[in-house]
Amino acid sequence: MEKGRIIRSLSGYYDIETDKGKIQRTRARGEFRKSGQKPIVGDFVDFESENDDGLIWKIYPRINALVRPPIANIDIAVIVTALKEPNFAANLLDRQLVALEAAHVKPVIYFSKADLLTDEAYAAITTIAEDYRQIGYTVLLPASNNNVVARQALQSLLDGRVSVFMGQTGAGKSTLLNQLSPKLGLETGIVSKALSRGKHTTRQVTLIKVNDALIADTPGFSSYEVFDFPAEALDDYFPEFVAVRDGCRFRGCLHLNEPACAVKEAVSLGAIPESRYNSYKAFYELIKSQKPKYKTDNRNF
Ligand SMILES: Nc1nc2c(ncn2[C@@H]2O[C@H](COP(=O)(O)OP(=O)(O)OP(=O)(O)O)[C@@H](O)[C@H]2O)c(=O)[nH]1
Ligand SMILES: [Mg+2]
Ligand SMILES: [Zn+2]
Repeated sequence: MEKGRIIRSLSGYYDIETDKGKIQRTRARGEFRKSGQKPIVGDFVDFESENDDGLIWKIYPRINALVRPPIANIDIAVIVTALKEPNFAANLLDRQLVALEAAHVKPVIYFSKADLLTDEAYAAITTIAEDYRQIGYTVLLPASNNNVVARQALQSLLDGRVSVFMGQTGAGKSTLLNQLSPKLGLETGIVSKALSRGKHTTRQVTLIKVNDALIADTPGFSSYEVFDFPAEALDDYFPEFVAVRDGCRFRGCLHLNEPACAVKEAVSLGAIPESRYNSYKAFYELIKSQKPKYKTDNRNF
């Protein structure tokens, strides 16, 4: 039996890399399917190598895991967020932030395609970037003429760690990886086509060595997963709400229609951005209207 980490998964096969750098293609033991477990990229596993067709015997407990993109045991998730083509949508960024907060994964926001903005639009984004920094997030906004500085800052954040690039299809995840390490030569797409056809250029999650970092390129999403926590827990995943909510008059305040709500007060004072509060209300309604999802939990924590 050997131990390794799954670096790629493709239609029933898993590529596992060992400490020694050996890569072995395997299948998963049938038992996993019965018990509702599914190996995902990032998993540490015990496997048996039999020439071309090894077998995974054991999945080690995960430190954390994301459902979309499916990946386990990561230190940082970089939300690659296009400022244009596709246009910036705060709601979409907030959605990913909430998912990461809920999964206990540290987010980094990387704004892509700043070069496509007018000076006015760039100035407006600077303010938005500052809002997210105020909340406590690490935000990388490249200069409008090149992303060299932002890219270097990103590389040093990721060196020595395991991370994942997530974000909408066409946001520029693979392009950014190629810029970090030109020898990768990852396939990138033509954005107008990708968006109109809902087609992804990257089709599988793959962990890639990028200088001293291990980074997963992932297929962008074009639809959402449902939130898998109750609406009452939503404010836990807005750090700036958590920071003030002790000041709400009512315990269990939902920050909607209650009087003397410290969150609404902070919004009216401009201390919490209106767009974050709008995301909160929209997600709250969404969770309330969503059918309960009885899924088999395959995240063996
Ligand atoms: N102008 C400009 N174009 C960019 C930038 N980053 C990416 N693009 C373009 O955006 C398109 C999509 O980029 P990809 O890197 O394929 O996007 P992706 O996020 O990997 O997309 P999926 O693999 O489908 O999830 C390509 O045509 C890139 O050349 C950028 O910073 N500026
Ligand atoms: Mg890609
Ligand atoms: Zn409140």
